Amino acid sequence: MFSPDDTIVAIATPPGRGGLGVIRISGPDALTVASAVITRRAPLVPRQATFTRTRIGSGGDPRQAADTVIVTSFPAPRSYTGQDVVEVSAHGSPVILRAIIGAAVGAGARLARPGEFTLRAFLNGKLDLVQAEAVGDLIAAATPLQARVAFDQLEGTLTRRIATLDAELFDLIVKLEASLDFPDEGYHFIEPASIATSLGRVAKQLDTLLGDAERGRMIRDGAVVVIAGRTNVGKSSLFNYLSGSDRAIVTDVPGTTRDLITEPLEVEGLALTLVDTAGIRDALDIVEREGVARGARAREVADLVIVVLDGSSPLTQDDDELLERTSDVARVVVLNKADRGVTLELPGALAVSATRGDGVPDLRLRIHAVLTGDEPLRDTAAISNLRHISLLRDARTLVESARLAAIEATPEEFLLVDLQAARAHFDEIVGARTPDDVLRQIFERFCIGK
Ligand SMILES: Nc1nc2c(ncn2[C@@H]2O[C@H](COP(=O)(O)OP(=O)(O)OP(=O)(O)O)[C@@H](O)[C@H]2O)c(=O)[nH]1
Ligand SMILES: [Mg+2]
Repeated sequence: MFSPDDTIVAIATPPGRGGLGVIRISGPDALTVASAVITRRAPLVPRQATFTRTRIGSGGDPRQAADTVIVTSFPAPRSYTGQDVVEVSAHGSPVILRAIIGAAVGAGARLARPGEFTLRAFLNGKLDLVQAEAVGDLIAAATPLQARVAFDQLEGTLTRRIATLDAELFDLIVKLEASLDFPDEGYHFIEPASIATSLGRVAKQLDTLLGDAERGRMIRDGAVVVIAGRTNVGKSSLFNYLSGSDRAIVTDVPGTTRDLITEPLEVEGLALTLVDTAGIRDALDIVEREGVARGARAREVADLVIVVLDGSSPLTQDDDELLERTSDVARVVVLNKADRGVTLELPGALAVSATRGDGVPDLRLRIHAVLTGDEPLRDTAAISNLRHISLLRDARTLVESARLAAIEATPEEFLLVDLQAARAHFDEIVGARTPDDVLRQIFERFCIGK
């Protein structure tokens, strides 16, 4: 699947109509393929936009998909993929774009698979794996903060931090291996104590990186926030108010909501998925029972539960049970219908009115605070991707094990095994030694044309 030897073509702009539509061609025959779809005969000047026309036709009609286009060539290796690349900007008409693609395929190009341009950039050393993943994240970003974190990774922030740690391990490995060349006992080129100090430093830096990871993951992937409560307390009203929509049906009939309803939401730069659930009670019928069960499952996967109570009436048994069941998860308790006067007393609970919006700004701040641990969101979480997080955790364990071995002056061979394994984890993050199936998974998540 990773053969980079043929020439690929795809539409690089989103599907649908637009002012412009860009087609990207990459591979050894990119220039030949491009010249088959345009009227210009003279060679393209590298990196210079050239105005020309399409030359596409079938059945002897050369004007079948006529358009004026701007063509730019990027000869290897100074291109996105590192291969010869030609970009054709046409008007953003699906008919024209499809015709150009068809003509390019007729001239020998193959349709690109998802992420294949970025994959080629990676295989040609234009980007490391962290940066290739960052391209995907940047394109997918839904909030400015997500875009910022992705761009930092594209610029190489994480790569550089890993390279520093890797260099430190490499240095130790060289000294340990040199010691091994001496048959008699003892460390010859470096004292066990200074190895332990060195490794302690590496472990501490890994801790700092990993300390940011949960926050980074939340920024990248968003958090799931589930609204729960008994029937008729105003969950759907709150859902609609927070999401600025009227997605959820609101009535005074208890048991109105019977399924999960989700809306994307942004709170202080944090991307959330807000979930409304069916009200908790002894369900009247099979549909409602299923709705309540789905609500319970949603609570289990939530990063945060908003427990909604009716602040204008006494707690019921359903309220008590829900408070009990959510006592050990991240939650915010809300006393709704505050416009009717709050009679409930519950320490730490926030009074709001879902119909009038009173207290909702405070609720948003509280949601943010609980999710991010009250820490202000600095915009430089170096690490945000689960794949990176789990590899770094494993590397941290290996470094620690080598550090303990050094303290006990264990023979060099044992330390070497751990340190080499730790470096292999670093390599896998940046893609120097990443199994093909992992690469496949990463690039398949991209859209076609990227
Ligand atoms: N006065 C007042 N009424 C509210 C408030 N929030 C919701 N209500 C009313 O309470 C009733 C129930 O609201 P919903 O949002 O449908 O309640 P729910 O918790 O989603 O109910 P189910 O889906 O049946 O579980 C509706 O008549 C709302 O207009 C509020 O803040 N103040
Ligand atoms: Mg509802």
